[in-house]
Amino acid sequence: MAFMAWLSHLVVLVVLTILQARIDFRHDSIPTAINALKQKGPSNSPPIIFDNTEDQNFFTTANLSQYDAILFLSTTGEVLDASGKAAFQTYLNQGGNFVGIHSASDTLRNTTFYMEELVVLDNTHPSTSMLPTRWPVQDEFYNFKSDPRSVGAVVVLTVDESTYTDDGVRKFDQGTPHPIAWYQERGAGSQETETAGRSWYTSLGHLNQTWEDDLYLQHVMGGISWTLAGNTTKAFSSNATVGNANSLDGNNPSSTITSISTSKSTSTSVESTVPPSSTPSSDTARHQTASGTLLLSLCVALLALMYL
Ligand SMILES: *[C@@H]1O[C@H](CO)[C@@H](O)[C@H](O)[C@H]1NC(C)=O
Ligand SMILES: *[C@@H]1O[C@H](CO)[C@@H](O)[C@H](O)[C@H]1NC(C)=O
Ligand SMILES: *[C@@H]1O[C@H](CO)[C@@H](O)[C@H](O)[C@H]1NC(C)=O
Ligand SMILES: *[C@@H]1O[C@H](CO)[C@@H](O)[C@H](O)[C@H]1NC(C)=O
Ligand SMILES: CC(=O)N[C@H]1CO[C@H](CO)[C@@H](O)[C@@H]1O
Repeated sequence: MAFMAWLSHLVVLVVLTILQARIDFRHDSIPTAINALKQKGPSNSPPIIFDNTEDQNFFTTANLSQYDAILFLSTTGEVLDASGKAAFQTYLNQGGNFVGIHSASDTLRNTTFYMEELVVLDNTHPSTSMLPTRWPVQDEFYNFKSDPRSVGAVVVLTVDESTYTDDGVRKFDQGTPHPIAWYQERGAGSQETETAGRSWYTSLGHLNQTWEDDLYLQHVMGGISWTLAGNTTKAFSSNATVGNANSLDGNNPSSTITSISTSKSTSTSVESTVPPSSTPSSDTARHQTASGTLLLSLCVALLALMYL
């Protein structure tokens, strides 16, 4: 890519579950995911530095503006307070880029772990170009409350529903074929009159084994790289107000925040790795409530959907 010659590195803030109340749970694949991203980052072109935080107080306009993109990695529940949300909205309005992975779109219901076959719709996108046309994957698959295409997202990966059984009741229309990953050139999370960065989302990433699969990592790094290459950050535009200034020169790629512990207290709700019938309905209901709040206040516009 053209910018490689002068772009030393980009910096992505990875946001994890910020535990606030008993309603949240934590994906146990998060440490695996963080390690995988931090290992892959330096060899990416251009290199990507991943900072990670679970501190919702970090969400200030000043702190966020240093990042080329913000990545919600398997976040669950109400991860930000009002001021954090405001800072995040400002970041998006200033052309900040966004990447969402797995439960960034929030909760799960009727957890299913079946072998499912994914179908590549668009193999020209950097997040799917390395995938076979049909890609057998074992992971958790979400149903969504709306069709991402309805807000202009371009779906690049879908799942062949004939390759698995979903006992859940579908109440919403997520469009056909069943969306799995998509991108927005103009991320819908920024307000209409503002500068919008790019956004990319994949619903895959539930299991440790997913994060240990190099093909999956290529999918993720391809999506992140594409997102970062939008022209709304300091790396690409002298007028930009967000983005890591170091990206512009050969400065030492120091993190703006030092590594933050990913250890958290245990949550009260346990993620089910067994067939859906054994997921307690009360947990499901609690998750449902939590995600509704999160998505309405934050992610609705961002991902433009919610899932069942
Ligand atoms: C996933 O990996 C983490 C460590 O990275 C480990 O604590 C956890 O038990 C693993 N989960 C499963 C289901 O093996
Ligand atoms: C950056 O985040 C920290 C919390 O991690 C906060 O204490 C600090 O005030 C923030 N800095 C700015 C300049 O907003
Ligand atoms: C940034 O990209 C958008 C979409 O490709 C384009 O319309 C716009 O002109 C570009 N802006 C600059 C400053 O290059
Ligand atoms: C920066 O802003 C100036 C003045 O608004 C404009 O003329 C110029 O095209 C902008 N440059 C970029 C790269 O967006
Ligand atoms: C198999 C199973 O547990 N299916 C459940 C999926 O979720 C819906 C809605 O909560 C239930 O009605 C199903 O029984």
